[in-house]
Amino acid sequence: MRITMILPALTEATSPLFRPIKYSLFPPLGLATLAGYLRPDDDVRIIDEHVERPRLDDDRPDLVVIQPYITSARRSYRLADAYRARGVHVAMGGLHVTSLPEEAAAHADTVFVGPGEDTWPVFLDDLRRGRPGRRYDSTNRTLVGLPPVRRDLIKRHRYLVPNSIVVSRGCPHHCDFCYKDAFFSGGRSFYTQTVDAALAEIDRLPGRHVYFLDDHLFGNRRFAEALFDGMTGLGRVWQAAGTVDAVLAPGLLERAVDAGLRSLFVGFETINGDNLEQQRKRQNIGRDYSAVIRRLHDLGVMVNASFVFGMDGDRPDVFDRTVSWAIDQGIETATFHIMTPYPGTKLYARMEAQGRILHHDWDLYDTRHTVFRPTGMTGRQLEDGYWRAYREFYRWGSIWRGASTKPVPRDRLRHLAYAGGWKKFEPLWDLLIRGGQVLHALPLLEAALGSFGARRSSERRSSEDRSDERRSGARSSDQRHASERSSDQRRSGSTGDARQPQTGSRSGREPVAFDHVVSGVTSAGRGADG
Ligand code: B12
Ligand code: SF4
Repeated sequence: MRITMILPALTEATSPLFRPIKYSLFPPLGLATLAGYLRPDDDVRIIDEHVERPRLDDDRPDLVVIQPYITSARRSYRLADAYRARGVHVAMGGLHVTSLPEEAAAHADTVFVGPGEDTWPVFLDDLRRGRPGRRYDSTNRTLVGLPPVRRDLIKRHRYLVPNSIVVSRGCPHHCDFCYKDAFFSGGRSFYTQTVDAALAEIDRLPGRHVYFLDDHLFGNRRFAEALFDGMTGLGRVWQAAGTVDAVLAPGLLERAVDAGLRSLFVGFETINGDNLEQQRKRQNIGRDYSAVIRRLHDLGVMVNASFVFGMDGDRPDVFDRTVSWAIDQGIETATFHIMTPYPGTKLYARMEAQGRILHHDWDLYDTRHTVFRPTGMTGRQLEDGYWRAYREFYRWGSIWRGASTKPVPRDRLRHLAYAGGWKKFEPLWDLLIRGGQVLHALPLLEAALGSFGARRSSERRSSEDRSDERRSGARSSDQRHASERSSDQRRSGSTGDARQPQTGSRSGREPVAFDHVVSGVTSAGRGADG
């Protein structure tokens, strides 16, 4: 059978004028996963429109598979219509199709609701027998027996981070704005591979660098600990996403660092505690955000912090306060989002019931446009504030200010190089992307991540060894962090309101007089820079 699999791109990613690096970070892992279920004699290719735009007008495979995100839905439907007009069977699935299966079904012969691991092989059998169904709903959630991801179909040289990987699906939490509950409804919403299978998949990745795209790699502690233990000593350097409560959990982060964790995407989402309640981001409520960052930095882990603007508790001053706090904390990179109610989420249902959804132009549901009526400011203020936040956070002056919070010159330099590298050298990235040479920059990323944290990690180990040797009043690293946390709370003059995330000063300076924050679109645009 001849199969074409397509990840369509939103317009911005294909601009002839300028290509942001974030669209050339990760290969289409979902499609490569599905390709694993095909037979060795199937003739399959994967087209990722974010990095290539071959002519598809004459393409006539037996089956075309299209994976629309909300922002590429329009483009996906146009492609699907064109293939169907040529008599090609069109199969569509993934997040947006799961949110709105009827909308997608108008452009497809078969639609898939939910993850594809159970339904896709059934469909393939049906198709080969000449009896493909119209719709398949996933109910049986497991990653046991998952065939190897077809990484041979990925054009590695076109991506800065070809070694992206997911070893779990979903997340144990239930935030209102998140895609997760809608996508996984009808079955389990958080499950992992076996540790052995995950380690085997990691083993298949060449080079040193690995990027876990799991929503919450730390979500199952037993799994995470076994995974980190299995990775220790392999010489990998890796990045991932985790929640604030996982960072504060005693002992787990240390094991991750020993296994090579060097940068973590953390969904802080908001510095306003009321927002957290409203979005049911319970795992963030009352947490000491400053302690989270300090704990990561102390262990040599860079922070990619995610913030969402436009929640009901936000007022026009939220942008400056958030940015200024993030800089003072020495956060290396930040991604900002305008809150976006994705269809299928509880947030969307609430906004719709309140008559606050402005339109259904999915192209603009890209977390950069206001698509709902905010309560604490105008839509225009929200968009202006969002862009100002990016500008202010990534000004050289701000990067310098953030770097200068680091106690050691080497860490300051690394902060400058890493934060500046993402945002200040965009024209260079653009050149590399156009030349199809972006992979050449990977050694720089590996070097930054590799040396960062290595010293801290070994320093920590040798100081722990020394403490062990002294056997006198040694506190475990967990206790140390716990006591740092409480002394920090004292220093930051925390209000003691258990609902509020604490955002006190990191350096003993006056705490920023924040209202506190919620965390929203955690995984959206998980690029290094958003
Ligand atoms: C990596 C990533 C990116 C990367 C690259 C995407 C890529 N190359 O795949 C980059 C940085 C470019 C990116 C950009 C954006 N992203 Co993004 N991204 C992700 C992330 C973190 C992981 C995706 C992934 O690889 N998952 C792992 C694979 C295995 O799963 P999968 O792709 O979903 O595929 C499985 C199923 O969906 C299903 N399936 C998929 N297609 C099909 C088709 C068929 C026929 C079948 C049977 C099954 C099937 O089976 C697959 C195997 O299980 C997700 C979060 C998440 N957990 O999914 C957000 C996510 C997909 N992104 C999101 C958003 C909003 C964006 C941006 C708009 C952000 C922005 N402000 O710029 C842009 C726009 C992208 C676009 N083209 O339109 C949202 C999507 C919301 C929605 N309803 O569509 C998500 C869910 C984040 C979130 N929490 O809100 N993203
Ligand atoms: S926003 Fe993050 S923590 Fe919340 S449910 Fe989604 S993936 Fe989990």
